[in-house]
Amino acid sequence: MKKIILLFCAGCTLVNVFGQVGIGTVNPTNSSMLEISSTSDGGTTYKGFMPPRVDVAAQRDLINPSVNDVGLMVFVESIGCLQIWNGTNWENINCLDRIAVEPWINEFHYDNIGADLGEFVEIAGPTGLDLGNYRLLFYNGVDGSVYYGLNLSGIIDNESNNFGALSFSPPSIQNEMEGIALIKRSNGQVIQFISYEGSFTATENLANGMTSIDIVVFEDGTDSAGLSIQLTGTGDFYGDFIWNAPTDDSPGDLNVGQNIN
Ligand SMILES: [Ca+2]
Ligand SMILES: [Ca+2]
Ligand SMILES: [Ca+2]
Ligand SMILES: [Ca+2]
Repeated sequence: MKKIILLFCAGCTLVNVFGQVGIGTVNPTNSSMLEISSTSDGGTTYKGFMPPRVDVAAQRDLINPSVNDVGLMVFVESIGCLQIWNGTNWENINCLDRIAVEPWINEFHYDNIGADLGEFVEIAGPTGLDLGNYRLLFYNGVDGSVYYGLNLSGIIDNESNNFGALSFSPPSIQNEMEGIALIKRSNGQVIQFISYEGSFTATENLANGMTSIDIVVFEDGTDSAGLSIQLTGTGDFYGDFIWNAPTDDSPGDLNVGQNIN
C-alpha cells in the first residue's frame, strides 16, 4: 500500500513540474508557464510582484552570472534601478525617478580660535527617517584608523517639504586632516566618507580601503566659535548641495541658503 501511495504522489509531482504553474490562480493563462495572480480571494485583497532585491551593486555582483544567464533580473535598491543581465553586463531596465533618500552629513564644526567650542555634526534627510539605523565613524587622517564611533538616534523632523535635520555632539572632533563616515547599520553600507584638509584612505572598520572625499572647505582655527562648514543650494539629496566656508551655524536646523524642493 505504501508503495502505491508513493508512486501516486510521484505522479502528482511530475504533473506539477511539467505543467503550467499558477500562484493565486488555478487557471494560469495558456501562454504563461507561471502566472501570479494579484488576488487569491476573488478580489478582497490584492498583492504585487516583488523581484529579487539587493541593497547595493556589490551584493548584485556576488550573483556572478554567466553568459548563459542572459535575461536575469534584479532590483538594486541603492540606485533604485531594475536591471537585466545581458550576458556580459547589467543594464538598467528602468530607474526610479526618486528612490528612498538616504540621510547625509549636512553641517559640522570642529575648530575655532582657542579651545574648540560646540563641536557637532548635523545630519539632514527625509522626514520620519529613524536615525537609529545610522552611525558616524570619525577617522584619523594620519593612519586611517577610527578614533570615535557614535550611534545616532531620533526621527528626522519636518522643517521644509518633508525634510529636516538633527544635530549630534561627539566629545571631540579632531582638527587638521580628518574624516567622517556615515554608516547604515542594518547593512554596513558606507553612505558617505568625507574629509577636510585633505584626503586619505581608511585602514579599518567599515570604510576600510575607501579613499575619503575632500570637501575642500575647512576650519583653520582662526574663526570664532559659533561658525560651521555647511551645505547650501537647492535640491533634495546630498549631491544637490555645495559645501561652504565657515559661516553662522544652525545645528539641528536646515541651513540658511539651503532650499528643499
Ligand atoms: Ca576640534
Ligand atoms: Ca581650535
Ligand atoms: Ca544646520
Ligand atoms: Ca531639526
